[in-house]
Amino acid sequence: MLTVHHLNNSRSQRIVWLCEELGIEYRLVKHQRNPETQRSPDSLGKVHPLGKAPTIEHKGQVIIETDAIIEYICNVCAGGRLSRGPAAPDYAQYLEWLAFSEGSLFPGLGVDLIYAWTGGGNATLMGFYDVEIMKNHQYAEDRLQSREYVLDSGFSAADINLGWTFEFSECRGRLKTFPALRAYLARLRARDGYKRAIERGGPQDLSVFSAGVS
Ligand SMILES: N[C@@H](CCC(=O)N[C@@H](CS)C(=O)NCC(=O)O)C(=O)O
Repeated sequence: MLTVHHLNNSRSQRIVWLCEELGIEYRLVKHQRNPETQRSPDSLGKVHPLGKAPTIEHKGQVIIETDAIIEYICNVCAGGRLSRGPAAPDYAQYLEWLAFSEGSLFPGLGVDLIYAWTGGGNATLMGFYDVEIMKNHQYAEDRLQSREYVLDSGFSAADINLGWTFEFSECRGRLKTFPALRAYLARLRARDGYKRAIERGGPQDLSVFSAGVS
């Protein structure tokens, strides 16, 4: 049986969502952030030394890293559904968009949050990341201007990865100038799988990450 370790208000929401979209059986173990530091509790550190969410356990293995977990679950637990394999015409696009969330979009947003949490202080640093954040969001905005989902072949796990990142962007006030991304997020939230994930994983409140946003 697949075990999904889920931390409240975190990117492990994606894995709950993925499992719900796939309709696979899984055991859900919930962990709570320290409300002051937002760090994960010892219970997660006992599963993996990094104590990060998401973490999964399957057939005696403990696996971390969202992108790796997504590919593992789709291919090992669901016969490749919601992924795209090497034979698919949009395999390359799938891999790119799957990796884009954690590889390109999130790093700038993370710096943006830490900058706000620590009271700023280095305009050069934030100036650099502001450009990155805007450029990356514009790139996704252009892609989604004329598409329902990021791939022409339809909904995929890449949309799940992007969806949570754009929820984070939204709470950082970064979607205001991107109407196609706001409409995309609304489409994702309207999916039954997304709704079931909120029911099972618990409500998500990312407002704790909106420091410094007016
Ligand atoms: N690159 C990792 C990042 C994992 C990560 O930073 N997870 C956050 C939750 S959004 C976490 O566990 N934070 C709690 C902590 O670091 O103590 C991934 O994509 O899974």
